[in-house]
Amino acid sequence: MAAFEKTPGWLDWCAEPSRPAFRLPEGAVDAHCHVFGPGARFPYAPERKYTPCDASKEQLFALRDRLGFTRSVVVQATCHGADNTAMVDALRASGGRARGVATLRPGVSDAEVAELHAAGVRGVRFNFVKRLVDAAPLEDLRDVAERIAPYGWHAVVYFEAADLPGLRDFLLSVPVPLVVDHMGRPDVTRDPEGPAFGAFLDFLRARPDIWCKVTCPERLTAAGPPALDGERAAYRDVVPFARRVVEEFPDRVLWGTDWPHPNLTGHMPDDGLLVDFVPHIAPTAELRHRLLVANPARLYWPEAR
Ligand code: 0GY
Repeated sequence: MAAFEKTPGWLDWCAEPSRPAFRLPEGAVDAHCHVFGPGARFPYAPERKYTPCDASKEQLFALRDRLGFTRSVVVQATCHGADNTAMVDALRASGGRARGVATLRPGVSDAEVAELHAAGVRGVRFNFVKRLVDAAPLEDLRDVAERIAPYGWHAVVYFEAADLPGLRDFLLSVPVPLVVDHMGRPDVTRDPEGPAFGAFLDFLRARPDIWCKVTCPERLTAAGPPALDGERAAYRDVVPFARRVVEEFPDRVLWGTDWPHPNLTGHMPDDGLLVDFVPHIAPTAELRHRLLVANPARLYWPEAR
């Protein structure tokens, strides 16, 4: 019997993704992915809002190689709470090919931050998505930001579009660079040139050190999964939003798979098709190089440049 029963309705990740038609450039980084457990070795957090299926570091590294990525950024998922051991175990096993983003509680000691830094952590995650976490007091997040600032880390922030107006002032006051997950979760049935997405673009313009992950078409699409219609069609309804961000902020965008795709109940993406989304949102080789290679290298492997 499994140590943990996954949440009913949860879809398993795609075990045999197709080979992408788009060939990733040399040095491409999957800048948003996770490891889950395995729960028998790295138990899920008691306060979690969902129980995932296991997704080990070996499986993550196998996907990386199959898709053609060189390196990965492993982001702490809420199902592991602030216990970063599974993520850190993946970083340590990666031979320098993975960096991490941790969850930290206020009052974290300098020694803990230093140890995480030595393991390859370069950021902390502030999650504001209500279905995933209980709200943390903003003072707690500020405390964490102040503790990581001396290490040159950034804060990865995950919020829903509707919550940006209420969070904007706080986020702009955070004393470290910000990286927004999944374009702030726009409603892609609306106009990418309209006021709702305009407010998000304005937020990105407000500081030169706010980055954006143009990720998760599979999560944001309202039209559903792409059909294999001869041109391996991308998630077309998400393309104008992501492309808009890439074209205005080419030096501050990142891309990743979000494997193993937590909390998807509609469809589970074929990760090969997800990679084929990239040329639709970054139409030139120069933009793709920045998105997949140069930008993540600058943020996560600056010493290698
Ligand atoms: C993502 C998205 C989700 C989950 C988490 O940490 C998490 O549990 O981030 C989601 O459910 O939208 O980026 O993995």
